[in-house]
Parts: sequence; structure tokens; C-alpha cells
Amino acid sequence: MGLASFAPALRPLFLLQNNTPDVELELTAAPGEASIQPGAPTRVWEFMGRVLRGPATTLETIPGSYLGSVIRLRKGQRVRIRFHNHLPEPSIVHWHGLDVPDVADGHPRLTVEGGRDYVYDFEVINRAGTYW
Ligand SMILES: [Cu+2]
Repeated sequence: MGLASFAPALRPLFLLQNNTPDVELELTAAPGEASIQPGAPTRVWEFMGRVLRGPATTLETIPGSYLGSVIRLRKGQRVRIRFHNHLPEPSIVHWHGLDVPDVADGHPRLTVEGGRDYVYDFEVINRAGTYW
């Protein structure tokens, strides 16, 4: 058994020892309306984000779009994201491509009911790239 196999287990301990994140976001999923085609607005489920700690440039809203905010993170940042599920069914967020601890990966077994929250804690260890 090599040292690498211990690394995932050690990461949560590191976060417990120094749990002040560099970046803290609030991310809310909720029903909304968007103008997608001419005429009546379309009912959508959308994300709204807010920066609680860290650079204001971490979140970039796409003007006029119901698509979620772009989250800009840097390698080495410790990140906490407070996900609020205001949808009428269970949900969770998966950060496709980011190498994060299992409990922060948004697997469907971790979904939370509407009205509930889920808190993600992880460190960005990936190189620059686009992840969704
Ligand atoms: Cu994925």
C-alpha cells in the first residue's frame, strides 16, 4: 500500500485542523422563469450564487441567462459552498472533473430534500481547466 492511497483519508483531517475557507459561496437552486422563446416566459430551475468570503470575482453571473453562475476558483484555494435546495424534489451538485473528497463530489446518494442544505468543503487541487 503506497502513500498515495492514504491521501484521500488525510484530506478531511487537514480541513478540520484549519477550517477557515479562502472562498465561501452560497448556491441556491430554485424554480424561476426565463425568456427563452418569444412570448410567455418558460418555467426553469436555476441557480443563484452569492460570495460570502473571498474575491468578488469568484462568481460571474451570465446576464439575461437562466444558466448558473460561473464559479472561478484557483488551485490551492480551500472552498466551502453552502448549497440550499429550494427545489420541489431532492437535489445535489456535482463538480464534474474536480478532484474532491467523496462527500464533496455530489453523488446522487448525497441528495438533500427540498428545503434542506448541503455543505461542501474541499481544496482545489486541479490544474486550470473547465469543470462543470
Ligand atoms: Cu462527473
